[in-house]
Amino acid sequence: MSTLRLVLGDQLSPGIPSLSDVDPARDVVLMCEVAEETTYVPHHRKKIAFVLSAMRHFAEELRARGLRVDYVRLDDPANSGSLGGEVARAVARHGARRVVATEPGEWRLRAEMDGWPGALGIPVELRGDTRFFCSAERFARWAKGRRELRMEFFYREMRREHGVLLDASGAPEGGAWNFDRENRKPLPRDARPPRRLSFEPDATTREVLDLVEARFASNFGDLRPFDLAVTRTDAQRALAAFMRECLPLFGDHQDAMKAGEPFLWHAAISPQLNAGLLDPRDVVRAAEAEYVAGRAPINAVEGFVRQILGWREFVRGIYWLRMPGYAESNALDARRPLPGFYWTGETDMNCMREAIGDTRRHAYAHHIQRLMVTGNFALLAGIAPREIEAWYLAVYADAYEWVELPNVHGMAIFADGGYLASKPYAASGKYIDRMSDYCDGCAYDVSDSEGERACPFNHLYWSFLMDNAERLSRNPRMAMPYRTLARFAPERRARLRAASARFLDALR
Ligand code: FAD
Ligand code: DLZ
Ligand code: SF4
Repeated sequence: MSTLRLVLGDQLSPGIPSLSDVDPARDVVLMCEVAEETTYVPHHRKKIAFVLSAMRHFAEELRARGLRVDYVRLDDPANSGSLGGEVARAVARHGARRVVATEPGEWRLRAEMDGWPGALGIPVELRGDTRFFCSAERFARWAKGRRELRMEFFYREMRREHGVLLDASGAPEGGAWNFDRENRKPLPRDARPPRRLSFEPDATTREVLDLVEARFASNFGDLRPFDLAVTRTDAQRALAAFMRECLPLFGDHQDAMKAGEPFLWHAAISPQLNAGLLDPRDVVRAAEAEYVAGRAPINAVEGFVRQILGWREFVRGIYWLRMPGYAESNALDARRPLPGFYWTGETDMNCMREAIGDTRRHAYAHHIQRLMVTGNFALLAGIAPREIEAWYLAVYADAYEWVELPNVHGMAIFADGGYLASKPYAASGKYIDRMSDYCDGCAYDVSDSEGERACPFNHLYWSFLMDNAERLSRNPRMAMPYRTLARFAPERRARLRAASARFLDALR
């Protein structure tokens, strides 16, 4: 009896559960490029090229292992355009009596797959995705009965459970669980970030680039130059270079931003991690080994490990715990349409232009750009959750809903009312000025809040606090800004509101 084993574009891991018991003599592995997945949001062209090229390389890897791979290309005239359609065609083609798949990373697809057994008339086995430290069931057990879900406590439990960065007595290495306070340093003016490894497109990637160029001509983002790692081997080389050249200073420069330097000391491995080319457990162990060998300090290694063992697992846990309802909330009643400059980058706000420009060129921006520049603006300007979420899901090469949605809906725009984060990450231009050199080249004046050239982040920030006072002023973590606001004279409040209204009106 032949079994059809489906592997999706972000399941490119040799140990993916759908292949764990594959029979090379009788089973067929199905991989398919389909219109539905390439268009459900208008993905960045680099993201599409990355996924399709990585899929094609993975198919070759499986063939080299002796597996039979049925690979359907996007330009195959018989391609039905949907995963369900392709599975149905492959079942008929191979006379399969059973389908085995690994749970997908997005709710919409999970819900669709529930209908497959009925549609196909054969059993469809959906296996849990084991490529994470924490399963959805484990997270639900942790969350049960807790009044508040806070990443820090979840992270400590994961450290203990997986024995990460603990000393012989089980206490945290370095004497603390968290070194965040040491990790918020602005960048010295003369700081020189390390050069990145660049991976020359091979014949497979070049073919994909031509396909994407022809089919997705009007999509957002620069397709070329394309130098992302699309194989496991290259992803591991990129990871090794990060460990060697960036990790020691990762902590110090984690929150800094610099014009023309998108990557700084960050790893830039999220596309490869999320597609399955890298395993988070290997990445965490590799970072820990750098600490043990004395090549990287604890504030850097702990800070990096927290991103992967903490945040990445935490947001995934929240996604599966709360979907599908999670996406529905709009706690701050944000309704403004997404301004066009999120797609064009054409704005006088230099910080936004830089962050969107990096995004357009690389399908990448680092965490603080996403959170404190484009995310902060969306929060302060009250951009409708669905509009800003669709943007984030489209423009980053690492974006899948399980990770994008909690980060945007919960962390950046507070649309979940504080389920994920204890307070909104709202900040004025002062924060951006402290953590970057963006304000130096800006048409606006970061020290002005009300005048003609006032930095929009300033008046928007104060107006945001005024507009949401009923909901936010009782939050103890917001006490300080509300105390400052309380000292503003009514005339000053009125001028700030007027400056915001003028700016937001002009956005229309
Ligand atoms: P580094 O700073 O080097 O961190 C190392 C790794 O930690 C990352 O590769 C990533 O796997 C993990 N990580 C760090 N922070 C987070 C986080 N908050 N959530 C989950 N994983 C994290 N990450 C995505 O992978 N996909 C997304 O679609 C995505 N959307 C985001 C949207 C917003 C508004 C925000 C604020 C953050 C988002 N993130 C997303 C998290 C984070 O910004 C990226 O993971 C990170 O920028 C990737 O770059 P890096 O590999 O250089 O990360
Ligand atoms: C992101 C993406 C794209 C652009 N194209 C495909 C595709 O053609 N075939 C495929 O199997 N997967 C693709 N993916 C990844 C899927 O969107 C991803 O598997 C689901 O969103 C679940 O996380
Ligand atoms: Fe951004 Fe304001 Fe600084 Fe300009 S002045 S770069 S808008 S924070």
